[in-house]
Amino acid sequence: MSGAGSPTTPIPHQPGTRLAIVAATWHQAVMDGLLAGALRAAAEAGISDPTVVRAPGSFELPVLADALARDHDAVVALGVVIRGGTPHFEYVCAAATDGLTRVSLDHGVPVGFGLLTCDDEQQARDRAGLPGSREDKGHEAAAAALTTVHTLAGIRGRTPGTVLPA
Ligand code: DLZ
Repeated sequence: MSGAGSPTTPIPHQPGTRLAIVAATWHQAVMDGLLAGALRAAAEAGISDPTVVRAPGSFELPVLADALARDHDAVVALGVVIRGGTPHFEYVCAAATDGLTRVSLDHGVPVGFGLLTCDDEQQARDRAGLPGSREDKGHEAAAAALTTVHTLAGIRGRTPGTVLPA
Protein backbone atom coordinates (compact mmCIF):
# COMPACT_ATOMS: atom_id res chain seq x y z
CA MET A 1 0.00 0.00 0.00
CA SER A 2 1.39 3.41 -0.90
CA GLY A 3 1.65 6.11 1.76
CA ALA A 4 1.01 8.79 -0.87
CA GLY A 5 -2.14 10.81 -0.26
CA SER A 6 -2.06 10.64 3.51
CA PRO A 7 -4.09 13.45 5.19
CA THR A 8 -2.48 16.62 6.50
CA THR A 9 -5.41 17.74 8.68
CA PRO A 10 -4.37 18.77 12.22
CA ILE A 11 -5.33 16.54 15.14
CA PRO A 12 -8.23 18.07 17.14
CA HIS A 13 -7.20 19.49 20.53
CA GLN A 14 -8.91 17.21 23.08
CA PRO A 15 -6.94 17.06 26.35
CA GLY A 16 -9.61 15.09 28.25
CA THR A 17 -9.47 12.11 25.87
CA ARG A 18 -8.64 8.81 27.57
CA LEU A 19 -6.05 7.41 25.18
CA ALA A 20 -4.34 4.03 25.45
CA ILE A 21 -1.40 2.80 23.40
CA VAL A 22 -0.64 -0.90 23.19
CA ALA A 23 2.75 -1.64 21.65
CA ALA A 24 4.33 -4.99 20.81
CA THR A 25 7.99 -5.60 21.62
CA TRP A 26 9.46 -7.44 18.61
CA HIS A 27 11.89 -5.33 16.48
CA GLN A 28 12.81 -2.85 19.18
CA ALA A 29 14.32 0.01 17.13
CA VAL A 30 11.29 0.18 14.86
CA MET A 31 8.92 -0.09 17.82
CA ASP A 32 10.72 2.79 19.56
CA GLY A 33 10.03 4.95 16.50
CA LEU A 34 6.37 3.95 16.30
CA LEU A 35 5.80 4.57 20.00
CA ALA A 36 7.52 7.96 19.87
CA GLY A 37 5.31 8.96 16.93
CA ALA A 38 2.13 7.94 18.73
CA LEU A 39 3.17 9.84 21.87
CA ARG A 40 3.92 12.93 19.75
CA ALA A 41 0.43 12.78 18.24
CA ALA A 42 -1.04 12.49 21.74
CA ALA A 43 0.91 15.57 22.84
CA GLU A 44 -0.35 17.48 19.79
CA ALA A 45 -3.91 16.71 20.94
CA GLY A 46 -3.06 18.00 24.43
CA ILE A 47 -2.94 14.52 26.01
CA SER A 48 0.07 14.33 28.29
CA ASP A 49 -0.41 11.01 30.07
CA PRO A 50 -1.80 8.27 27.81
CA THR A 51 -1.86 4.74 29.16
CA VAL A 52 0.99 2.73 27.60
CA VAL A 53 0.95 -1.08 27.74
CA ARG A 54 3.44 -3.48 26.12
CA ALA A 55 2.42 -6.71 24.36
CA PRO A 56 4.87 -9.59 23.91
CA GLY A 57 4.11 -9.84 20.18
CA SER A 58 1.63 -8.50 17.64
CA PHE A 59 -0.56 -11.58 18.10
CA GLU A 60 -1.32 -10.38 21.64
CA LEU A 61 -2.34 -6.85 20.57
CA PRO A 62 -6.09 -7.59 20.22
CA VAL A 63 -6.64 -9.09 23.69
CA LEU A 64 -4.87 -6.16 25.34
CA ALA A 65 -6.65 -3.64 23.09
CA ASP A 66 -9.93 -5.29 24.10
CA ALA A 67 -9.20 -4.76 27.79
CA LEU A 68 -8.13 -1.16 27.21
CA ALA A 69 -11.16 -0.33 25.04
CA ARG A 70 -13.40 -0.91 28.07
CA ASP A 71 -12.25 2.25 29.86
CA HIS A 72 -10.57 4.40 27.19
CA ASP A 73 -11.95 6.61 24.41
CA ALA A 74 -9.38 5.43 21.88
CA VAL A 75 -6.72 2.76 21.58
CA VAL A 76 -3.66 2.82 19.34
CA ALA A 77 -2.16 -0.58 18.48
CA LEU A 78 1.47 -0.67 17.37
CA GLY A 79 3.45 -3.63 16.10
CA VAL A 80 5.90 -4.80 13.48
CA VAL A 81 5.72 -8.17 11.77
CA ILE A 82 8.49 -9.12 9.35
CA ARG A 83 7.89 -11.82 6.76
CA GLY A 84 9.92 -15.00 7.24
CA GLY A 85 10.20 -18.22 5.33
CA THR A 86 6.98 -19.84 6.56
CA PRO A 87 3.26 -18.94 6.43
CA HIS A 88 3.47 -17.83 10.10
CA PHE A 89 3.59 -14.17 8.94
CA GLU A 90 0.17 -14.39 7.30
CA TYR A 91 -1.41 -15.95 10.37
CA VAL A 92 -0.03 -13.40 12.84
CA CYS A 93 -0.93 -10.44 10.57
CA ALA A 94 -4.45 -11.72 9.91
CA ALA A 95 -5.12 -12.54 13.56
CA ALA A 96 -3.92 -9.13 14.73
CA THR A 97 -5.81 -7.24 12.02
CA ASP A 98 -9.07 -9.16 12.43
CA GLY A 99 -8.84 -8.99 16.21
CA LEU A 100 -8.24 -5.23 16.29
CA THR A 101 -11.12 -4.63 13.88
CA ARG A 102 -13.37 -6.68 16.12
CA VAL A 103 -12.31 -4.75 19.23
CA SER A 104 -13.09 -1.46 17.53
CA LEU A 105 -16.54 -2.51 16.34
CA ASP A 106 -17.51 -4.47 19.46
CA HIS A 107 -16.73 -1.52 21.76
CA GLY A 108 -17.49 1.36 19.39
CA VAL A 109 -14.01 2.68 20.24
CA PRO A 110 -11.55 3.78 17.54
CA VAL A 111 -8.47 1.56 17.34
CA GLY A 112 -5.60 3.20 15.47
CA PHE A 113 -3.98 0.59 13.25
CA GLY A 114 -0.24 0.98 13.64
CA LEU A 115 0.73 -2.55 12.67
CA LEU A 116 3.53 -2.69 10.10
CA THR A 117 3.47 -5.86 8.00
CA CYS A 118 6.71 -5.83 6.03
CA ASP A 119 8.84 -8.00 3.80
CA ASP A 120 12.04 -6.94 5.57
CA GLU A 121 13.44 -4.75 8.33
CA GLN A 122 14.26 -1.89 5.92
CA GLN A 123 10.61 -1.54 4.88
CA ALA A 124 9.70 -1.26 8.55
CA ARG A 125 12.40 1.34 9.29
CA ASP A 126 11.19 3.43 6.32
CA ARG A 127 7.78 3.70 8.02
CA ALA A 128 8.81 4.01 11.68
CA GLY A 129 9.24 7.78 12.06
CA LEU A 130 12.96 7.29 12.76
CA PRO A 131 15.64 9.67 11.41
CA GLY A 132 15.71 8.92 7.66
CA SER A 133 12.26 7.27 7.62
CA ARG A 134 9.88 8.32 4.84
CA GLU A 135 6.76 7.77 6.94
CA ASP A 136 5.68 7.96 10.57
CA LYS A 137 3.04 5.27 11.02
CA GLY A 138 2.87 5.53 14.81
CA HIS A 139 1.92 9.18 14.56
CA GLU A 140 -0.47 8.41 11.69
CA ALA A 141 -2.29 5.67 13.65
CA ALA A 142 -2.68 7.85 16.75
CA ALA A 143 -3.83 10.83 14.68
CA ALA A 144 -6.46 8.65 12.98
CA ALA A 145 -7.78 7.30 16.30
CA LEU A 146 -7.93 10.76 17.89
CA THR A 147 -9.61 12.33 14.86
CA THR A 148 -12.18 9.52 14.89
CA VAL A 149 -12.89 10.11 18.60
CA HIS A 150 -13.71 13.70 17.69
CA THR A 151 -15.94 12.66 14.77
CA LEU A 152 -17.77 10.04 16.87
CA ALA A 153 -18.45 12.62 19.59
CA GLY A 154 -19.99 14.83 16.93
CA ILE A 155 -22.15 11.99 15.59
CA ARG A 156 -23.28 10.74 19.00
CA GLY A 157 -23.97 14.15 20.49
CA ARG A 158 -25.35 15.88 17.47
CA THR A 159 -28.67 17.63 17.23
CA PRO A 160 -30.82 15.85 14.61
CA GLY A 161 -30.74 17.63 11.29
CA THR A 162 -27.35 19.26 11.81
CA VAL A 163 -24.62 18.74 9.26
CA LEU A 164 -21.23 17.85 10.72
CA PRO A 165 -18.25 19.87 9.53
CA ALA A 166 -16.12 18.08 6.93
C1 DLZ B 1 6.58 -15.64 16.75
C2 DLZ B 1 6.72 -14.28 16.16
C3 DLZ B 1 7.47 -14.09 15.00
C4 DLZ B 1 8.13 -15.22 14.28
N1 DLZ B 1 7.63 -12.87 14.46
C5 DLZ B 1 7.03 -11.81 15.05
C6 DLZ B 1 7.17 -10.51 14.48
O1 DLZ B 1 7.84 -10.27 13.48
N2 DLZ B 1 6.52 -9.49 15.11
C7 DLZ B 1 5.76 -9.66 16.25
O2 DLZ B 1 5.18 -8.68 16.74
N3 DLZ B 1 5.64 -10.89 16.79
C8 DLZ B 1 6.24 -11.95 16.24
N4 DLZ B 1 6.12 -13.19 16.77
C9 DLZ B 1 5.44 -13.34 18.08
C10 DLZ B 1 3.90 -13.50 18.00
O3 DLZ B 1 3.27 -12.27 17.71
C11 DLZ B 1 3.36 -14.01 19.36
O4 DLZ B 1 3.78 -13.14 20.38
C12 DLZ B 1 3.85 -15.40 19.67
O5 DLZ B 1 3.46 -16.30 18.67
C13 DLZ B 1 3.30 -15.91 21.02
O6 DLZ B 1 1.88 -15.92 21.03
